[in-house]
Amino acid sequence: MNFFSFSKLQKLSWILVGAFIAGTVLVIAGVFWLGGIELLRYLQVTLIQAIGLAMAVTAALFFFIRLVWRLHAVPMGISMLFFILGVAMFISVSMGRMYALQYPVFVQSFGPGQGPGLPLKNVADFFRNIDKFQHVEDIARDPADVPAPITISTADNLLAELEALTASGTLQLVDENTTPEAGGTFRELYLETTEVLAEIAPGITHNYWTFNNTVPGPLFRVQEGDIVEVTIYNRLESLHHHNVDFHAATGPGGGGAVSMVAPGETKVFRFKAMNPGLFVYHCAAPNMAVHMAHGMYGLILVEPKEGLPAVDKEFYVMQGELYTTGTIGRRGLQVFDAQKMMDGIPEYVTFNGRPGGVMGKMKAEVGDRIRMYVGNGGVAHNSSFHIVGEIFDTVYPEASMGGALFHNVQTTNVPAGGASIVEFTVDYPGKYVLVDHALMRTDKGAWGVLEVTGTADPTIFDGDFTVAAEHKH
Ligand SMILES: [Cu+2]
Repeated sequence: MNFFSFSKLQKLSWILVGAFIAGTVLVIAGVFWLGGIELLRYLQVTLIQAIGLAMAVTAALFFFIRLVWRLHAVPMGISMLFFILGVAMFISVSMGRMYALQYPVFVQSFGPGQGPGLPLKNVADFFRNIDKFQHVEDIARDPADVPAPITISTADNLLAELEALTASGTLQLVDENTTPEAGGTFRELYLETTEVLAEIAPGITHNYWTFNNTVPGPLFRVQEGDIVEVTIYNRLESLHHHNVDFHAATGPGGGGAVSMVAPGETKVFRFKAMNPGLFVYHCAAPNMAVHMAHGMYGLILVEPKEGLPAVDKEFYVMQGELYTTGTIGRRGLQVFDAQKMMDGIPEYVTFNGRPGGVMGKMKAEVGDRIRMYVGNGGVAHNSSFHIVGEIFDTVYPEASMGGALFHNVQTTNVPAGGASIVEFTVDYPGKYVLVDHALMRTDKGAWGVLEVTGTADPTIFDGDFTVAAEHKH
């Protein structure tokens, strides 16, 4: 027993306490050195938990070491070593392959590109540069921010427009053979890829990646036959490469193959909008799903040449999923969780980027005809889009144009990476709730309200609203 001295154990127990104190100070100082007070604030919840766990482990080890010392019992010391070794073996083997330099450490994928794990270097860069990130006050795209129609397929309007043009002398007859596409216009779209900090909900901050600082990105409106020129600029403070894939484009990667931009870089490419419809655009930089799950998606409407029928109000709603390390509601900075994305279990499901993203921004009057451009950035789940208390009298199924329309639909499918267009007239005042009818997703944030004001018509709907209010619990 010369190699083992019980008196050393007492010393060891104090060294342990010292190590805990030094470790705590070092971690807090390290976080402060990396990102200052701001990062400390973001990581507050995690730090409190980590320090708590370290305290408990230190106290438990202190207790066991002291017990071994007091009782002079070597077998107890050995059993403690066994316990530590056993737990270490269990954790390291059961979690599969380990990647030392990525986050999360244990994630394996078999996709065509790189896996969804974030290289540790990027995570470190993120924390080191946290003070340089833009803060976006509200990440949610305004659902009422829809560009004006290019053409409206109402005979009266067209006639009035023609008369006005003739009267002003601007209407000129053009030989159709001299233009590449009759009525086609050259349209310039500008996309800026950004990596920003914004709140999912009060006190819950996320590192969103966006097009033009909102989720979804802007709704673009072009016309069948137009030449679309896309300029994409990746902001200098970005940590990742980005690009854009337009589902409305025909060509390699929908533009993805020619639009990859490093931080600070700009690229330009053109495509012809050959097919009418409502199309998703998204970042397709590897890992594609990771970029989309950070918020990099939006819609482009390619109006048919004859235009769409006139409506009174148009809205833009896009469903998405957020995969955060912290479970729903956990405060502080929430970083992306690749494993949850692989499993398809988002912590948040959103309409326009965050819970409440479209709230208070969709208003109409009784009698208004409404059209909604509904998209789905996914990445995992199709949306069963439904408006409580409304019936879509017209649906462009999967946003298809030129084919048969659906009529009198209750719930329409909006596939991940797809869209739908719904039309209806609001006949009765009240609050109409937009949902993904996989209803537990409303609890994860996927809902919004269309507020309709005007006169109530009892021949359409009648009842005693006060009874329902009293029975609320
Ligand atoms: Cu990207």
